[in-house]
Amino acid sequence: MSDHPGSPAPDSVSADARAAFERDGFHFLRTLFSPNEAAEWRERINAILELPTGHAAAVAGATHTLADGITTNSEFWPIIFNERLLSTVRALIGDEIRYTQHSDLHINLPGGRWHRDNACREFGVGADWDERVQPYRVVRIAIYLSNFSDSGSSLVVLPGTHRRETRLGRREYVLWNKTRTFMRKYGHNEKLPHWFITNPRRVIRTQPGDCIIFDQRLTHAGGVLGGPNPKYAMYLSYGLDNTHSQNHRAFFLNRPTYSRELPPKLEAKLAAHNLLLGHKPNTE
Ligand SMILES: O=C(O)CCC(=O)C(=O)O
Repeated sequence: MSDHPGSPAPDSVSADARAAFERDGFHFLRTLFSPNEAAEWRERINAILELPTGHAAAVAGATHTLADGITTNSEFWPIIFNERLLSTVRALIGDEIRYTQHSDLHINLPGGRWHRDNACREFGVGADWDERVQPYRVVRIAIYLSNFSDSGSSLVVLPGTHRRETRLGRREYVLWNKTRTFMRKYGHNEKLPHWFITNPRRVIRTQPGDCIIFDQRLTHAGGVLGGPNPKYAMYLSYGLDNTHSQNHRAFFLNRPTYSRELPPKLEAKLAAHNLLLGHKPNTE
């Protein structure tokens, strides 16, 4: 695979798409990788997790995760430097983006609770919500490698919740999550769909190679699994070179599962591509 897989001419993001990202908090980038490339990424995930090869190597239903799997395994680094991904993220949040790590590899993560991925998860509370000095521009990249039709692969988002949340919306969020905890306890997690009454909801059904770019503050949940094949997904993050991005990276580095030190070769490559957070490029 080349250094920039799945990278034909960089996409331009229309003014309408940019406005929709500002308003809704997410952007759907179809086919970042071709179906063949998606199959290759699935194989790499199988290999790293020491699973047999083949699309359904991971039995549907069996969950495997590797926190920071993209950062710590060099065969996944081409994703970080993918030109089409970088140009789309730059078009959405600004030119001076940096790699904010927060990467994961997942197989069959079960349908999840509503949550945000940022450091200050309660709406309006904490530094992430204070944009008086610097704009919050940290995005999560979710790349799906499976088809909704045979695995249930999907992400459910509540558009606009990176900018607003009503009291009623908060109550509804808590109620659904309590219900999910209860259903999980009795082994019925996948029977509970992701409904939401007090905010519009969007179910993004994926095909292999699709990518969703979303504000880390957007309320979302992994869709319920379903079908004979497993759901494979890869995640990473970028942000503008500012304190919000630094806070975000620091928040995840405090978790024991994320690598505190970047692999030196990745650090050098990020610096060379002006993607290293907090690094001042040598302009002489
Ligand atoms: O399973 C998914 O697609 C979503 C996972 C997720 O919400 C997360 O990693 O924050």
